[in-house]
Amino acid sequence: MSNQSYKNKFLDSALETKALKFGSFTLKSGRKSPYFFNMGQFSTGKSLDQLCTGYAHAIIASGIKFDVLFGPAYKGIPLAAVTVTKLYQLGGPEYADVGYAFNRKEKKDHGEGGSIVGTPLKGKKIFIIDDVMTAGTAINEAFGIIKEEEGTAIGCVIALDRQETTKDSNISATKAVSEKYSVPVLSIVNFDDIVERLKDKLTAEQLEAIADYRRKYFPST
Ligand code: OMP
Repeated sequence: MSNQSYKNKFLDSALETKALKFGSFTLKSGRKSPYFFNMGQFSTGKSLDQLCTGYAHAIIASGIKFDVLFGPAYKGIPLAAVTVTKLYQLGGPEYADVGYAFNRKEKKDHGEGGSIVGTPLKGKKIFIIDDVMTAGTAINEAFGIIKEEEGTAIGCVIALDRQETTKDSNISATKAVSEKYSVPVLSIVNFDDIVERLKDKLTAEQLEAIADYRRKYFPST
């Protein structure tokens, strides 16, 4: 499947499920955004399949090989489980043994114990799967867990790169994370892809709010 076709399929699904909404939203970073992407809306078999097909295509297109797909709790759990299945279905036998794992929010001291469920991370090449990157704060926790478990993070994939700057720099969060951990940060789509796909459907007022937001939070270079 071409890049454009998996991106467009994912965007159509984001609109159909109402995961992508325009309005006025306060983000985790405190920014007031004219749009919001809510991954929780991909909550049916069909939509989750479409979403994880997008992730799988982005990963396969990168050609990067790894041992374990790690989805940080809670939102990353179904993403890792379904995407690892999609990788096998779409990418073939070379993905057959890729594992998936997620962390427990609270450590268990009975039963099998530990804080990781799924394939152990120790000594493995780990790819992180998450939903959205805005200022790049949330993803740090996942890198921390992998380090603690003695795995090596070798990349990260998100559904949406909002293309915004970090809280304290003028470089994009995805670039900052990529430089900080020396790993590629892939995405199914970025904000430019959203605007390009929807430009005929957005009102003049929405486009103005988007332009305003861009001036405030996008890297200026
Ligand atoms: P940062 O930590 O600023 O990168 O924000 C990323 C997190 O914000 C995501 O993991 C989501 O929990 C949440 N978020 C969304 O889910 N969708 C958005 O469109 C924007 C955000 C956000 O709050 O920035």
